[in-house]
This record gives sequence, structure tokens and C-alpha cells, in this order.
Amino acid sequence: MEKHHKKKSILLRRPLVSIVVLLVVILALALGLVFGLRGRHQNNNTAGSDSGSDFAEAWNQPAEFLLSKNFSISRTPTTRYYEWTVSQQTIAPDGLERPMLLVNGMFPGPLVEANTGDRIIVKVTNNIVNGTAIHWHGMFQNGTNWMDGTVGVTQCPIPPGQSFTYNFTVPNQWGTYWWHAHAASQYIDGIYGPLIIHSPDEPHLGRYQEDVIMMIADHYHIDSGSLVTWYLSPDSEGTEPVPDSGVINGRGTFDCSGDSQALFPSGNKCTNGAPLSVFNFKAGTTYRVRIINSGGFADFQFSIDNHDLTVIEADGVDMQPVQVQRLPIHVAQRYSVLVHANQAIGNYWVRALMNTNCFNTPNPALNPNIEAIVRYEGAPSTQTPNSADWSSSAWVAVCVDLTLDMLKPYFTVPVPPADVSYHLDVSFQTINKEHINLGYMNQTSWRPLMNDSTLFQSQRGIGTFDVSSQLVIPLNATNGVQLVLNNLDEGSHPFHFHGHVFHVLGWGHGNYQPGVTPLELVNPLRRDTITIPAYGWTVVRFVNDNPGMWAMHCHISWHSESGLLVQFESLPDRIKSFEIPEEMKSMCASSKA
Ligand SMILES: *[C@@H]1O[C@H](CO)[C@@H](O)[C@H](O)[C@H]1NC(C)=O
Ligand SMILES: *[C@@H]1O[C@H](CO)[C@@H](O)[C@H](O)[C@H]1NC(C)=O
Ligand SMILES: *[C@@H]1O[C@H](CO)[C@@H](O)[C@H](O)[C@H]1NC(C)=O
Ligand SMILES: *[C@@H]1O[C@H](CO)[C@@H](O)[C@H](O)[C@H]1NC(C)=O
Ligand SMILES: *[C@@H]1O[C@H](CO)[C@@H](O)[C@H](O)[C@H]1NC(C)=O
Ligand SMILES: *[C@@H]1O[C@H](CO)[C@@H](O)[C@H](O)[C@H]1NC(C)=O
Ligand SMILES: *[C@@H]1O[C@H](CO)[C@@H](O)[C@H](O)[C@H]1NC(C)=O
Ligand SMILES: [Cu+2]
Repeated sequence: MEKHHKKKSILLRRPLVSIVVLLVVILALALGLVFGLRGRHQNNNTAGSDSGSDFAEAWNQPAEFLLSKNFSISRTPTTRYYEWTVSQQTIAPDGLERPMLLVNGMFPGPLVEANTGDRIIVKVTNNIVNGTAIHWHGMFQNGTNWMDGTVGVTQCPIPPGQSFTYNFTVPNQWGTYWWHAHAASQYIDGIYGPLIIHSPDEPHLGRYQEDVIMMIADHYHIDSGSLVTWYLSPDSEGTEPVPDSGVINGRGTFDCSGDSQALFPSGNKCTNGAPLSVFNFKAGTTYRVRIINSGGFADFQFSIDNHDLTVIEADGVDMQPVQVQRLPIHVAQRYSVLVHANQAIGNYWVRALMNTNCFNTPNPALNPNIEAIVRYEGAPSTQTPNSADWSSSAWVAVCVDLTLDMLKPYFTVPVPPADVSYHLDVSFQTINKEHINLGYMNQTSWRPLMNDSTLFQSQRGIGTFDVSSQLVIPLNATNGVQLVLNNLDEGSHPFHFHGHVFHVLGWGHGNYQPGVTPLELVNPLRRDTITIPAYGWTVVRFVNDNPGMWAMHCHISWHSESGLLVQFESLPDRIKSFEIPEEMKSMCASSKA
């Protein structure tokens, strides 16, 4: 196996054979759609489109994303019960129709809202053709690792036609989270939504009057399965699929004439002038805006014209307030910002500008300026904003997070010692024979087990895992763990750790030089998703006190699909005594290897 670095062409080459393969896949999908879904376009949700052709009248801002002030923030635990059905439906989020995978017909999917201490129960019925699973992004799942919803790691997929009930508590965290499918690249096709945990103990509770969610995401006109097939073929030469557009709370707008120039023209029905999301603001009110990057690939720079943003939370961790005008947010990260409606009555652009510098090929169809509208009460509802983008605030051309000195946690938590330390390299390598570019954590490129999970294997005590596809690091003792992550690749990677928050001691460009680069050991940033810079490094620590099999992976969907995932087997002795519901084992029996 000869390995060399990811090869990238300036312009994407698309040999005819690649297009033919893709068209065949799309055709197969379209046939499935015709037979499976015709006449099922109807849906009665506020956030969906009632039919592909009439999107304009059907789209409404999901009302529930303006978090109800009627929600009682309380210390009295209760159970929040949800029933969800995952199905394929054709909608046109940006004006172009395409089949999507949706929960209860909604895009984004339903809000999960609870208090710290509550139990969350979600019965998920799978009505799509493939197995699925739902991950509760950022939840510690302490003592319920098997509810983490990660195919091949903590469960087998929920088979088509079957249901599975997730059931977990949230004893010691609050803030802005989200949920999404963790089976193949399915969340890119629409299976995601917000997960908000409140608490009377939130330090910034008294600083705002209203609470609103903005889920920003890149959007593709071709189903993700076809895009992954292409990406993991020699034709892509390691170039990721670049989005066609983007959405804020499920809405965007696309110039239909661009479809024929797209990297992958869809040929689908398209209507110009799809409406954008509108956020109604009242002058004088302070809003907590919860920004969630629920996309698959793109890093965004978020801003609201004329309005400063005061960051107060990152990935569920309260921050000391810090003011910015432009906020970089990578895939799977979340921020809460305070926005004071202190400007003249009017309409203002909300901008989520995709950082196209971080794509390695352009998509001629893409307008990277993804927008929504803040509309003050009393402003004309027909007017397009004529507000101007911040000129004073620097645009950062590389995809990196806010610097560590800007993100200081509100509550200090002692940094665990480096009782054990692991070094992991992130790279892409081409397998010579097949000319396929795969992601590697050290020398392992992850492939999900489909009829088993590493959690179940650990419980059965199989001893060793298949190192060709599963890099599992056992962590036997309840102590501090340090990870040195070196990125040998030319792209940045937003790494997410299930079940934990990282203490981020430092990051930088080039190779990490122990002892040369000082690490932050007093109240460093804590969060669950960190961006490792291109050809850069990050040093993190965490406490190994949460038993289970935990994935740590790049959240760029194309990259996790290509293998950038490592697993930590925390406290294997405790895993042995997990009482995992029998029905989870039976889901393995009915899934294909
Ligand atoms: C909140 O409560 C008020 C008064 O009880 C009621 O009028 C309103 O409809 C409620 N809003 C929501 C979103 O439930
Ligand atoms: C959820 O889990 C709790 C604790 O194990 C259990 O008592 C309860 O019956 C479960 N509920 C459902 C609907 O599975
Ligand atoms: C189902 O899975 C196959 C294999 O991964 C994939 O090619 C296909 O696109 C998936 N279909 C849907 C509707 O997600
Ligand atoms: C990963 O590879 C590096 C470099 O070869 C090595 O030092 C390190 O121990 C490996 N890490 C693990 C967890 O195996
Ligand atoms: C963890 O425990 C296993 C089984 O007891 C043992 O084989 C392994 O060497 C231990 N690893 C460490 C790093 O202590
Ligand atoms: C998990 O629970 C154990 C006690 O059961 C506790 O010691 C530990 O701090 C918890 N960890 C997290 C991340 O919640
Ligand atoms: C998964 O499938 C393979 C091949 O059919 C089989 O050998 C293995 O026992 C299965 N694993 C489980 C846990 O059922
Ligand atoms: Cu990545």
C-alpha cells in the first residue's frame, strides 16, 4: 500500500464515467422516489413545504424556534416525550425540489427542549429505505452510552420499518445542543434539529428577554449517498463535494439558472425567489441568538448588519461575554450571542457567509452569501434590507476558531493532569491500487460495523478490535487524558468528541513542539467541537470518568465517511456491567454486515 498526500486539482475533473455513474445512482434514486413517494408530498407541518410546486405559500418560520417564554425553566424534573417518524419527502428549501430525509416532515426537524435534570424520551420510527440512528450531540450520556445513537460504535442501525426509543437524562449540563442522524451521511439530507437545555442556574439568564434559534447549514441538490459514492471513488481525487447553496432554519434562495453550471447539475424543478427566514425583533429588546452550524462541510462567518454580537456560550459551556461583529462557526459548533435591538426600525441582513477559501474547488452554482432577515416591529414587511455588511470587521480567510484568549469559560473547572497522553495524526492517504483517497487516524481508516457495534464487542470482551478499520484506544483508569492532535492535511477539521467536553490547551499552525509552545492551564476553553487548523495542531485534555465507547471524529460528513474517526473505550470494566436493552441486540440481527 503506497501512500502519499491528498492530491488535489485546482479545477475539479469530472471524467465522463464519473458523471455516468452518478447519473445511474440518481436515476435509481429517482425511481425509488417515484414508486415510493408520489402522492405523499402532503405534509402539515409549519416548517415544511406542502408540495414541491407551491413552496412559496407553504414555508413558515418554525414558530417553535422562537423559544416559547411559556416554557418553564425549573428545577423540578419532568419527562419530555417525543414521537418521531423519519421519512423521505420532496421539498424545495431554496426553491429547488429534491428528495430529503426528514423527521415528522419538518426541516429543520422538531425542537427538543428540556431542563437540566429532565428525562428525554424519543420514539424514532424509521420509514426510510436504509437503517438510521439519532445522535444527541453534546449530551454526556453518563451511564447510558448505548443511547448515544452512533451506528457501528454504540448501536446497530434502526432497521427500516422499525422503531427504537431513546431514553436518557440530562443531569449536569445546559445550553445549546442539537440532534442529528449518525448513520452514513444522512443528516446532510435533512435529519437534524435543535436540542436546548435550560436551567435556572444559567449565569446569563438575566441578560436577555427573548431566545431564538438560527440553524445554519450548507445545502446540496444531490442526495448525500450519491455524493459520498463519488467522493470515495477515484474520480474525486479527494476533492470534497462543494455545496450548491445554504439555508438558515431550512430556508435559502437559489438562482435556478445556476443549476446547469453546478458541479453536479440536478436537473430538478426549480422556482426562483424562494423566501428567506425572517426574525421579528422588537426595538429595545435583547435577544439570545443560538447559532448552530448543522451543515456537512462549510465553515461560516456569521454576522448581523449594524448589530454587535456578544458571545456568551460555546457548545453548551457558558463564556465570559466577549463582543464581536463576525463569528466564525465550523460544522457542529454552537454559539449563543446576545443581540440588542438598538438600531433604527428597519430590516437588516443576517449573514452566514460560507468560507469558500476552505473548499478546494469552486462550485459555480454556489452563492456563498447565505442570508436571513431581522425585521424590527414597524418596519415594512415587503422591503429587502439595504443594510451593509460590516467593513470594520476582518474576514478571516482560513478556517479557524476564535482565538483562545477570546473564549474564556464563565465557570472555571480545574484542568485534569496528563496522566496518560496520546498522539494522533490526522491525514488523507491514497490507496494505490484503487486510487481512493481515504481519511486516516494514524494508520486506521474507519469503516462502521453494520451488524455490530464496538460497544457490544467491548461488552462481549472480544479482546481486540479489527485495527484495519477500528482504532479503539482503551482508557482503563479514571484519570486525566491528554491528546495531541496533529493535522497533516491541507484542510482544517472540526473534531467532535462524544460524551465529553475538551479542555483546549492550545492550537496552532505547523507541528506541535512540546515544551516550546506554551499550553493554557488556567481556565482554558472547554467545548465539544474544536477546529484543528490546516497543517496545524491542537492539544486537549479530558477526564476519563464517563464509561462507554465514545467516538471522536471530524464532523465534516465527507471526512467521517472517509474514515476520520477514532474511538475511546472508557472504563471497560464498567462497560461489562452495562444493562443494554435486548432490543438493541436484535436490531443487529436484522441488519446486514
Ligand atoms: C403562552 O401563554 C399565553 C398566555 O397563557 C398564551 O396566550 C400564548 O398562546 C402562549 N404561547 C405559546 C407559544 O404557547
Ligand atoms: C426510560 O428509562 C427509565 C430508567 O431506566 C425506565 O424506568 C423507563 O421505563 C424508560 N421509559 C421508556 C419509555 O422506555
Ligand atoms: C441508502 O444507502 C445506500 C448505501 O449506503 C446509499 O447509496 C443510498 O443513497 C441510501 N438511500 C437513501 C435514500 O439515503
Ligand atoms: C499514532 O502514531 C504516532 C506516530 O507514529 C505514534 O507516536 C502514536 O503513539 C500513535 N498513537 C496511537 C494512539 O496509537
Ligand atoms: C487496560 O486493561 C487491559 C485489560 O485489563 C490491559 O490488557 C491493558 O494493558 C490496560 N491498559 C493500560 C494502558 O493500562
Ligand atoms: C459521570 O458520572 C460519574 C458518577 O457516576 C461522575 O463521577 C462523573 O463525574 C460523571 N461524568 C460526567 C462527564 O458527567
Ligand atoms: C455480522 O455478520 C457477519 C457476517 O454475516 C457474521 O459473521 C457476524 O457474526 C455478525 N455479527 C453479529 C454480531 O451478528
Ligand atoms: Cu475533516
